[in-house]
Amino acid sequence: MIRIALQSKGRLNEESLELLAEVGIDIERGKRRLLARAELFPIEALYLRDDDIPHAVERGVADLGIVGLNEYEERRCGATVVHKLGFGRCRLSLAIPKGEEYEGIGYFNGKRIATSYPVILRKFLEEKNIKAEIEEIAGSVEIAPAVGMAEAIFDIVSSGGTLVSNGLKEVETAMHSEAVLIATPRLEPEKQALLNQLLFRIEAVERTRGKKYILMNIPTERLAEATGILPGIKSPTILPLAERGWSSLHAVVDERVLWEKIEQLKAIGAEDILVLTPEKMIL
Ligand code: PRT
Ligand code: ZN
Repeated sequence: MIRIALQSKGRLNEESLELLAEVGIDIERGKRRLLARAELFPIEALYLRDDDIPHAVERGVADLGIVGLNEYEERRCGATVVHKLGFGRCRLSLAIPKGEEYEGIGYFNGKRIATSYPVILRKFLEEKNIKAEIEEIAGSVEIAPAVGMAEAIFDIVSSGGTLVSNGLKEVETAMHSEAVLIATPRLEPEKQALLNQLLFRIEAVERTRGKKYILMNIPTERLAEATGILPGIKSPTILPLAERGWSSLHAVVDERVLWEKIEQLKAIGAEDILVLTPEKMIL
């Protein structure tokens, strides 16, 4: 049995549970329980505030955890990042009132900066050789300049909408963040095996992101051209059709070039083209 710490509510909760569901791990949702067992996989979820997840994993209260990289970096804990998960993307940036003139990082010398991420901010300022005062506040950082608590803020930005609606502009980005899977430093062999199984499944799901599975009928004499258009994971799958002179061709295609490929394939005689979304891809 392995235990994973998940955010009990908030931005990462839903997508963490979705990712687990995609890898065949359904954990009871909704019910506000601290601990919940999964079906069909020896894992249990421990629901915590995201602030508490890094230390819970460091101390082995949970073996694994899903948390924002920003939270992990801020807590400077001994847990290790084992995998980046690609959701919960955001950045940690410095922002100032929009009317202020900004000519470079030197602007922050002697300024007061409000943030909930003092550790990351301090490191960033030291690297840039800036001497500023850090005002640590737990929340509502974006209102600090308006109420005279600070001249600037250092906070999470995603769309940038919150900054705009508070009359602020983003001027420097210190780090990019996304949800990460973290693990306790010394996992017992039995738990390490479960983690490996979990990673194997996560990678199978990730491989399909941005990919489409395409099937079509094509005159056999045009197959060589078609396979040139569709370089698959290995080579495309080709099956003979009952109708003579025709074949069925299957391949995995990057979604970004899907329409372009379809047009090229139609031009060489492909018919009955079917596009599907793959769910898992195991190599
Ligand atoms: O209750 P608990 O302590 O568990 O949750 P929390 O309130 O501390 O965190 P939560 O749920 O808000 O965020 C969890 C994690 O999601 C963060 O640590 C980030 O890793 C990630 N994340 C991704 C974000 C955002 N995007 C985000 N936009 N976290 C916060 N925001 C906030 C930001 O603070 C700002 O107020 O959204 C606002 C900015 O959004 P835009 O789109 O207007 O720029
Ligand atoms: Zn939090």
